[in-house]
Amino acid sequence: MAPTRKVADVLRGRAAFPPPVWIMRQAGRYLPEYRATRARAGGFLDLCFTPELAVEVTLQPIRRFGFDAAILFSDILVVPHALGRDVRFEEGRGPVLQPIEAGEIGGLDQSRFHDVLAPVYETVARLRAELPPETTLLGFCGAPWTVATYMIAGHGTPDQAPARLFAYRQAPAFHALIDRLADVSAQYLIRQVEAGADAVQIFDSWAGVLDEDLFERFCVKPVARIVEAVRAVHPQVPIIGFPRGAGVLVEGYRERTGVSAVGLDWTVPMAQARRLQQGGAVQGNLDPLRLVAGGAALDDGVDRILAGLGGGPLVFNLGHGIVPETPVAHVEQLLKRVRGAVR
Ligand code: 1CP
Repeated sequence: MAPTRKVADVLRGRAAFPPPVWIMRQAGRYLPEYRATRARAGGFLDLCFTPELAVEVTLQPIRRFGFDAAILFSDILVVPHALGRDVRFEEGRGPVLQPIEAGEIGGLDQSRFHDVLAPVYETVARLRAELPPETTLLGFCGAPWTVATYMIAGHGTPDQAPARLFAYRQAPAFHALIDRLADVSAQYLIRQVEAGADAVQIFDSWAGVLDEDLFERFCVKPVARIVEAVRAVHPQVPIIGFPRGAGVLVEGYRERTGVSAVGLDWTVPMAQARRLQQGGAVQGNLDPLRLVAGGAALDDGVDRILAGLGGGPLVFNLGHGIVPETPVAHVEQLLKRVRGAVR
């Protein structure tokens, strides 16, 4: 009999209480064992592309906390790297890319895409073999809009002004970039599923800076295109969409993109979250700073989510990634609170 993987089950719409739990960026700098492996790896991309090390850091939070899902250790920016763009991760500065110009988009080189990403697929396969059978393995990619923001600006920005201006001023080239990213991202997710991922998440971390028109064209449509392409090959695989910061535009996101589950950031009000849950699973949405603060701020935040969303299909998570200064003891407190919950 196939093992029960709670996160995957909930993502398909089956409610469980207490809900299964994992944390975005659960492998990361708040863990001393991550910092040690990271130091050993040298560069950040070396960590992503050395299966032995990527497997190790993916498993670290599973060993320590027993989360219900493991998320592949990699980064959304391996996709531009695999398209031949120069991508570096600088200590204390984050990702730095060579900003793409309109004239370069047609020439993006896809010929080595899967060869460059082969170590990622190997990491997924090794993970599925090593993980406890009940732990869901999540693959992921960045949504085209979010990946494009880094390709255009060359680094993170607070409002993605360079990418928004590019979209307005050079619309045909921008469209071509988004379409290309949607196609290769779908191929990338399909390979992850074939290597053993039980479900996948599409991170649209910068969905929140677009007006309604651009949100529809550059967040909703390309994610729908990815979902359609993945489902054509793997009709049953759960897909989580995470349009961070979309505000009221998240209404109807599941129906318009075809994702199985919607990831919610912490600003989504409970009434809206409950409405979204009528259509299927939701994931989220504790403020990561409640986890930094601990104490009553953490307990109250957890209780509120469990009371509001615990009656339906919920994957408990933060509303965005865990921050490096989070005390490990607070993660333990969160898990105890979620897992000890009674209704
Ligand atoms: O040196 C380090 O250790 C760098 C920190 C770091 C880590 C731990 C980066 C650089 N990436 C990662 C791993 C990572 N990135 C994962 C691993 C799996 C996990 O445990 O969750 C995932 C899923 C991502 C996804 C990612 N990368 C996103 C989407 C999710 C989100 O947080 O919004 C984004 C926007 C990135 C880009 C990126 N990579 C790294 C940084 C610091 C950033 C953000 C840069 C910025 O906007 O300024």
